[in-house]
Amino acid sequence: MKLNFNIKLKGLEFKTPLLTGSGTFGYGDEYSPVVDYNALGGIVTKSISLEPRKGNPPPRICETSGGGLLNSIGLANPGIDGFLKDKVKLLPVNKTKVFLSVVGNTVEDFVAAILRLEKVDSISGYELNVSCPNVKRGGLDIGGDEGAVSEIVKEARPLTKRFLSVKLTPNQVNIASMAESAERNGADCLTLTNTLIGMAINAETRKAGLGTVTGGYSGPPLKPVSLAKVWQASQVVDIPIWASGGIINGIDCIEFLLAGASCLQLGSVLFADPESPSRVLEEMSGYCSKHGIEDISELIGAVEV
Ligand code: RRO
Repeated sequence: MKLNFNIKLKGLEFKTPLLTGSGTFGYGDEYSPVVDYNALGGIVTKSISLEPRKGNPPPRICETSGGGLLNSIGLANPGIDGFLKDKVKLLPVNKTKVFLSVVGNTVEDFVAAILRLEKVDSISGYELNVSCPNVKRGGLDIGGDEGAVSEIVKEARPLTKRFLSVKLTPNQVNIASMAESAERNGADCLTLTNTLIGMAINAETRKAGLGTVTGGYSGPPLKPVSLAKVWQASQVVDIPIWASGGIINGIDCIEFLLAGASCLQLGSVLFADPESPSRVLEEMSGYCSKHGIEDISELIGAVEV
């Protein structure tokens, strides 16, 4: 029995439900020597802003005692000009679907960025990052404000016919109403979720683990939080959900599918195991053959509560 991994979302066909999480896979070429693109339905790039950004002061990455990873990269990226000049040609568009993560300080920034990126051929769509925890302006002040998120989606929607996902923050109580308003304003999909705000302190040095003191927490300990957000959002929206948050193996993927996700983003796990996509896919196959599942989409939203 051959398992069907194919997922169709709004006219796009993904050869597998596995995607890479923004910020963990560069622009794709960095991983080309090690990753098996047959295992990946798509990639999401590091977020691109209108202007280049140097990022935050070090340390930018810090492991924590309970597992998981804190980051404060601060949106380091070459800006649209740098992206168009140096990165576009490296995108693995012949190997998998490519989604550009777009970020901005204001609604106007998002609009200007999409208008310029529309010239890029062969990409499948965008992920609007309205949830970066590590910038002074345009991160969680937008991501925690339903009006601001609605406005960005509403203005972005008419600019492109391409697939548009909106990446929301887990740092909020009511994911359901944020999810509903993104859907109402034209999002094709939700990415749930970005990182949780966290902090580490070294008791010996009395210093914070990150240069910016607080940062974005990711990795396996985040899984119950993102699983809950996926399930809560799936109860109120009809658009598909891309899950992100602590996924490291095939069983994690199955759990997120059951909670209502259609695709699964591998994030922090790629740092420890850049070859994880093919392993994760094999683990999903193992589960499906054990449980007589022929088509992976049978599992979407099938949790019994
Ligand atoms: O660059 C970052 O520090 C960063 C971003 Br843009 C984001 O969306 N989420 C995150 O944890 N870090």
